[in-house]
Amino acid sequence: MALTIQSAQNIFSNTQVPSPIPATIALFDQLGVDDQLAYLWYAYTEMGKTITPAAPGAARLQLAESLLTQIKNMSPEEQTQVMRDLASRADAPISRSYGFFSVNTKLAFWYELGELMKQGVVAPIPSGYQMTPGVQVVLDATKKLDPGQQITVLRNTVVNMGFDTSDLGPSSYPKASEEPAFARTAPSISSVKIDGVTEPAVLSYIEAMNADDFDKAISLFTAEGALQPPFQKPIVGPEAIAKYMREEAQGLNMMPKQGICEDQPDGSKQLKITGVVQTPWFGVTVGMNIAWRFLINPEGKIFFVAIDMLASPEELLNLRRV
Ligand code: EQ3
Repeated sequence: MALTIQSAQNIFSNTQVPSPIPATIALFDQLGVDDQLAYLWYAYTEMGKTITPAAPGAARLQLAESLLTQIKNMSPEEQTQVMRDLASRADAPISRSYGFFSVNTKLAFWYELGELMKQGVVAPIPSGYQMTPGVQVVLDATKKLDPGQQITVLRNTVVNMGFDTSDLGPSSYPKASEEPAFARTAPSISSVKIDGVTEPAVLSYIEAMNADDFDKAISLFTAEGALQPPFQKPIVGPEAIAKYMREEAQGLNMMPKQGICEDQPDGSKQLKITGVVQTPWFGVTVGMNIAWRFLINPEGKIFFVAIDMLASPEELLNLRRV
């Protein structure tokens, strides 16, 4: 029977536990624009008591420089309007430019705005703002998440801001492949051992990803292979996967711990592996509990891999189908 992406998406589905992350983001999405901005400021400053992102290098900030300078030179009311435009994805000049930024440039842009807010150069919250009960509800939901889940909520809200430029064609902004690379945080992981797993394609995949060797990682996929990032649709075909990896997978430390491998009658294999991933934004201070669900074809190539954020650390051991 031919492998299909649709059936691959369902492998090990009965071992999956719904993540609290989409529910928290749904609560955030229901807030009004000023409440969203206030929530982000409170959540970020609260989180900052225990963990803070690494400062983006000057090279990465340079890509956001012109927007940041424009904002610095605005009146507080204009600054607030820019942030409202970003949060409501309005078609306004800065919101449009932001829409062309890569994920990491969007994060660097907000990191720097956050610094300017701490210095009092940019107003964090619209003047006269009164917090509504809805904000507290989302803050309470956020407090219940572990740090890896909290930074995922923040990242997703930042990624979704700005005018949707996907239908506007190519921009003059640098492609992710031309952006500065993330410095890898030590210790960099080179040789991979996963309890219960010896599948060469999987071990080589993790090794290649831990070295940012995306060409090597892509060569392990079939021509119609797919990668499904957390809470997203599958990205299909080597070219699209390579583009995605260059933009979003740089500098990640992947530490798979254990897994299971099930041989199928057609010669393919289904594997579920759990472990921890660190992002260069937070280095070793935040570990994200995740699962990889691989479908390997009879020729030993990756037909499909889904990356799932786990609901809780207990889920790291939740490998068997019942
Ligand atoms: C200034 C402030 C506070 C207030 C203002 O009103 C609004 C905003 C937005 C503000 C600023 C917020 C800031 C600065 C937020 C910063 C957040 C950051 C830096 C978050 C970073 C998160 C990174 C994450 C969650 C990375 C996760 C990566 C994963 C799970 C990767 C998985 C992958 C694996 C394992 C693979 O095998 C394949 C590739 C793939 C990438 C999917």
